[in-house]
Amino acid sequence: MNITKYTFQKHGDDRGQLVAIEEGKDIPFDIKRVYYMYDTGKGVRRGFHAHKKLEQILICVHGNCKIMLDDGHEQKVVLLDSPYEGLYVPNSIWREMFDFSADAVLLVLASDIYQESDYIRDYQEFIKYLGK
Ligand code: T46
Repeated sequence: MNITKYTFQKHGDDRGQLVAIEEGKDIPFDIKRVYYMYDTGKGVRRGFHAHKKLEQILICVHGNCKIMLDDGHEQKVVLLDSPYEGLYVPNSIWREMFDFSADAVLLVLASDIYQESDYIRDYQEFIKYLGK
């Protein structure tokens, strides 16, 4: 499985750092939605689904967490611990997020609005979907 991690340009000066992300330039899709999760409890694992069409970029803008990606053949775990790195998660990938530090803020840039019909929340159904 090819994992794409983007390293965004930092515009740093003596005041600190600034990162800007533009659709069509820094990431491969138009951004239709932004959401983020924080205050994630110790030991919590979330996700447990794949998307039929949705593409996303995951950025841990504060703290750190791990992302498990599964394409039906292999699984890879990626550590997100940098506010200027983004993990690209294409469609048809099962994902689980875990090991959140207490201060973790996981920001997600998404290619579409929220649609429950785009989710595959059952792993066996995901495997069947890949075979179609
Ligand atoms: C994903 C991973 C990385 C909304 O109302 N709008 C939204 O845009 C989102 C993302 C969620 N919700 C509601 C639906 C649920 O009642 O918020 C609640 C929690 O969502 P969910 O259980 O799907 O959260 P995660 O952390 O399991 O998954 C989320 C995204 O849903 C998913 O697309 O790829 O983060």
